[in-house]
Amino acid sequence: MTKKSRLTESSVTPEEIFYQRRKVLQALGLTAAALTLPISAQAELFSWLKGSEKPTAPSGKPLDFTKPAAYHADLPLTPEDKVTGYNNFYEFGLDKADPAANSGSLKTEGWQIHISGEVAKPITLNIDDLIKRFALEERIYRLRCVEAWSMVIPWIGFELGKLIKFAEPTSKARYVAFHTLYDPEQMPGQANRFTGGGLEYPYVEGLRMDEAMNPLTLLTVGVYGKTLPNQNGAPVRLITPWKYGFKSIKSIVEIRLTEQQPPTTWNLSAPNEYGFYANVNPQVDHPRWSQATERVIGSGGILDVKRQPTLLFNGYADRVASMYSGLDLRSNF
Ligand SMILES: Nc1nc2c(c(=O)[nH]1)N[C@H]1C(S)=C(S)[C@@H](COP(=O)(O)O)O[C@H]1N2
Ligand SMILES: [Mo]
Repeated sequence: MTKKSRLTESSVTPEEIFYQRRKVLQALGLTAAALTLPISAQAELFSWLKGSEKPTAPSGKPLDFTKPAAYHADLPLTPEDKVTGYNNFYEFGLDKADPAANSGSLKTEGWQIHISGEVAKPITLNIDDLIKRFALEERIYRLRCVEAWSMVIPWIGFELGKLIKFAEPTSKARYVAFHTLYDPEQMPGQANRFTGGGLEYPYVEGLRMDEAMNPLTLLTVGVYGKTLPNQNGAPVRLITPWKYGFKSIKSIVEIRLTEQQPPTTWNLSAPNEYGFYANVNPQVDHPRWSQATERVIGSGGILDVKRQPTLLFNGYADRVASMYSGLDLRSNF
């Protein structure tokens, strides 16, 4: 999902191929071939091969939460090692394995999140206060990446709307803007335009106020029963399950209520390809690939990854479609 050069539909790699291609390189004896390479290239190759084992699921801190039946649809969960090992988090590299391999440099202790802008009560909360103040729920949601793959993930968090109400929005608040941490020392992808996929940092996202207040919108602090691993956006990230995954911004430090529609990272990068709304829609194709179907991550081996039809609003039409009545979903993609 980078700019023109890197991504075409064919470069959207099925996860099994992604794990296998490293094994294949090892089987081909690339470790021996590597010895003929210049030292700098050897180092690069070795650090790349080091990621050849499947990342093990990191052990987060167990969380207390309820499991409301309304959000426990009977969907087959994506295995935990895929959820925590096949990620998009460009601040830590462009390969799906990079975030798990490289995000150990992110320091989340003492993390603070600010709620500011068009609110009567701007607040700064540290992550422990946030977890104590808002009762946590586990919610099983589909995740649909714009790259046409999908997962089903048991997130833990609370409704963003509860935090927004707590800050008392003014009558001018029409949008909510989000920022990821900006710190190139902790996030190497921010340090240069090549490793960071050519994106502008910090990563920014935004929602309309009604979208932010929708009960589905989850401010998320955990997954699979524990605090978020860094690669999944520790310590706090957004989940908007009816929108393409890039809206679900990770490692948030700032939530700002605004009068004007805020800029969003992928829209700035390629406005003809990634819109502000980014609602999942099987009938509105990406300019470079179809969105009619999706690959189900973790559903099979290298040759039989299941493809299934994409659902309008990712299957959440009953809870979100009314927000878009009268809006042309094709021009407002
Ligand atoms: N800050 C930041 N947030 C981000 C991204 C990113 O690169 N940087 N990638 C997005 C994309 S494209 C997707 S599909 C989801 C992936 O979330 P996951 O790795 O937890 O499955 O995170 C989103 N949030
Ligand atoms: Mo994505």
